[in-house]
Amino acid sequence: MTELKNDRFLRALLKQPVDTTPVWIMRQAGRYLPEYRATRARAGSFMDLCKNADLACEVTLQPLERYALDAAILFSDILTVPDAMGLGLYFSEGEGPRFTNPVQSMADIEKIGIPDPEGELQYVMNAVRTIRRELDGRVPLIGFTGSPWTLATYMVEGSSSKDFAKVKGMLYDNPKALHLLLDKLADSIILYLNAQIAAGAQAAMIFDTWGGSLTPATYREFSLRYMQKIVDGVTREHDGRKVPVILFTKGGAQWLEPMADTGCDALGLDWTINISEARQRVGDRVALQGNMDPCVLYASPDVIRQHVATILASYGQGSGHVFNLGHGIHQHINPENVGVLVDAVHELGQQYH
Ligand code: 1CP
Repeated sequence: MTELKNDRFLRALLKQPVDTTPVWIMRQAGRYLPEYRATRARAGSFMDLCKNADLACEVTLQPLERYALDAAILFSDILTVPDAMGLGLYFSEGEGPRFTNPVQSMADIEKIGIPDPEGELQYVMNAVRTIRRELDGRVPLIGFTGSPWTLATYMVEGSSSKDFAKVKGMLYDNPKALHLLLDKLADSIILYLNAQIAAGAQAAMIFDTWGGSLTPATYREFSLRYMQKIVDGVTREHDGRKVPVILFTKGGAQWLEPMADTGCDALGLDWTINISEARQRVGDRVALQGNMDPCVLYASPDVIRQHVATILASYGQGSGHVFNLGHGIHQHINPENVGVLVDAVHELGQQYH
């Protein structure tokens, strides 16, 4: 395999010394970039884009052509796994993701099988292989998955949701059914992530976007427990290098200690906590990724630089910080502001290493 020319991102996740703080942006390949919108139009639909390895590779690399980012992230979606389970994923314009066959009962859940990552999901592995070849060692490639709980919210609701009425109804009224679904998802995800790693993903991130909707007790029982199963089952070393695992629960700042106890390598932080406080609480156990409010990117370059400086200073001296937003970049951001952020992190980050 090709030597990595820039391994700052992997080194920071493992708390090894770096020359400056690495940075990437959640949803860095996306609708705020005109070149993304052009490729997506050529592909036809969002899923056609995900299923075409050459086009998925093209959009993965687009942000790297513009900005000095320290990592690439596979262009795909968390909902590929439920789609491969037979739920029939489609994206209706302006409405987000939808499933033709949502899961409503124990009988529905019993019928669900574990997808073969080199079968129904082979298009994802083909994208990983193509991207690794085209990256040619420039920066590492991040593979990812949704958390079992987050995937279950879409599978039971049938779409995005504001109050999670159906899935939480199942949680309280039929926990056995929900546990069976979460367990099948965890088993599927372990195979899926391990296949991504075998295909060339060099780090793995678990997006628990909706974990923050749970109570402290139900978070542990229905979200964290299944992320623990994944951390225990995922390949942690490949091709002579550690494969760091990042857990991100949006709205999960109150659970950083139990998240760190899973044995993952890093925690993603949203913007609702000071990164200095997060660092104090987790100590040396994990690295931290985050955590600028995505809305700062609506401000002027000077303000963006100030916020970058504040977050870098808040983390303080030493390795173990990967700069990122606290959640995905919005579609109406001016792309030039992303360049301001990335350059500010590299320039102002040096003094902390
Ligand atoms: O019209 C379009 O072009 C679709 C917009 C879009 C994009 C760019 C969707 C639909 N997915 C993606 C790509 C995507 N999704 C990536 C690509 C890599 C990158 O970061 O550059 C990743 C990592 C995801 C992960 C994802 N999909 C998450 C977890 C991360 C997060 O943002 O919280 C979630 C919740 C989804 C579901 C999903 N897919 C798409 C949309 C619009 C949504 C969110 C729907 C909702 O709010 O419920």
